[in-house]
Amino acid sequence: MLSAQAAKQAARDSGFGLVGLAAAEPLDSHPLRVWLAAGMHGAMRWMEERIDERLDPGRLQPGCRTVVALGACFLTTAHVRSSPVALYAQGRDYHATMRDRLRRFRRSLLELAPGLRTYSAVDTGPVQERAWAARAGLGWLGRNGMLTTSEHGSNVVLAVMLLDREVDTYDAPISSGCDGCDRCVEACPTGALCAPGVVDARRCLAYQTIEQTTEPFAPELRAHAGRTAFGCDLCQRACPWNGRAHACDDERFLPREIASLSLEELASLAPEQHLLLTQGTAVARAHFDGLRRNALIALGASRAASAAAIARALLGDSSLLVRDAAQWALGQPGERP
Ligand code: B12
Ligand code: SF4
Ligand code: SF4
Repeated sequence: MLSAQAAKQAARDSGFGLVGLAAAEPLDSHPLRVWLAAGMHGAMRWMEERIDERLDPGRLQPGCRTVVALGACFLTTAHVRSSPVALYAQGRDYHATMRDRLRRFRRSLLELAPGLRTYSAVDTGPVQERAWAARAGLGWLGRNGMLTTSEHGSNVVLAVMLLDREVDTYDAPISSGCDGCDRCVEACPTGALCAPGVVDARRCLAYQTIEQTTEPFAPELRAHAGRTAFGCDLCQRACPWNGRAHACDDERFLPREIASLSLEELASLAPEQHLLLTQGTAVARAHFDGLRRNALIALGASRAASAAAIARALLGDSSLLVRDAAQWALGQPGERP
């Protein structure tokens, strides 16, 4: 049996400002199964794999007794709110930061409990991170699907660690802070929030700009792309809990130069600039052509006066994705010079 207090202190000392403990009982399978059956995962076929493990930590790590839900606030006062890059992606890639902290946390736990077996995951593992964070009382699941906290709003990234030991005290879920509000649903430009807490990824701009970057941008969503070139924060920006969120100024999340670029600059990047500006950040995931494609679509959607000249210059680009986006941007009505 581990001391909950000691385990939580070890998590905090390792850089996780948010930590909660839940007994490793299976999750309700209904939301995930319904979401998958409706095809809301789009082309993320990997979401169909390892479902039993996703829903039951005991299958993922035989002998698992406890799920430690971990969170870190990524918001700093230096974040660029007008950036075409979503807030969570403006600094160093959070996966790397969270993995470093998970390693440190594991080392501390092993000092407390020699022989302890653990399994860690951040984002890509077969674990429902938001469901565990909610179960362990880190926050509640907002109508926009986000794990939302009273202190930092939804400006937190998550990770989990499974342990093969019980702890002496578990945390309870907290009540929702969404009562009487649906500002996020109203703010979503594509109607992706199809039920409370449920995101149809196929209609989500985050999916289009992060996950679907080797395919043409979905034609029916292009006009709604707003000014986002990587990720989408619109349903979070509308949330009153984010309006009063406390920034942590954690230096590992400080925005990098990529966050200060305009859509025009992103669309016009040269390959070597792209590499320099995106390496070590989550934005690298969109690749060179995907990021330029996203920026062109956003320029067209926002009817920027500068769109025509930039789009014309890219009509002959070597990438089909970029050419297609440039053609589309040129065809949008707007304040053309
Ligand atoms: C696939 C994925 C996406 C997809 C699908 C998003 C989605 N909402 O499902 C896309 C590409 C669209 C996406 C977008 C984003 N993502 Co994402 N994504 C994931 C990933 C890898 C899996 C999520 C998943 O399993 N979805 C399937 C649905 C069914 O599961 P779920 O959302 O976790 O919901 C569970 C509970 O909420 C509950 N539930 C669901 N519906 C309902 C309804 C009711 C009524 C109740 C009671 C419960 C309930 O059951 C579900 C299953 O257990 C997780 C990492 C992980 N391994 O968990 C990151 C993760 C969810 N993403 C994250 C982030 C930061 C984002 C973006 C904000 C990035 C951005 N700025 O563009 C957007 C947000 C879009 C949004 N409004 O959700 C963070 C969220 C942090 C937080 N505070 O919540 C995570 C946890 C990554 C991380 N390690 O930090 N993402
Ligand atoms: S991230 Fe953007 S597109 Fe996706 S649900 Fe939120 S507002 Fe809608
Ligand atoms: S905008 Fe309102 S409904 Fe949506 S997550 Fe925030 S508090 Fe909840």
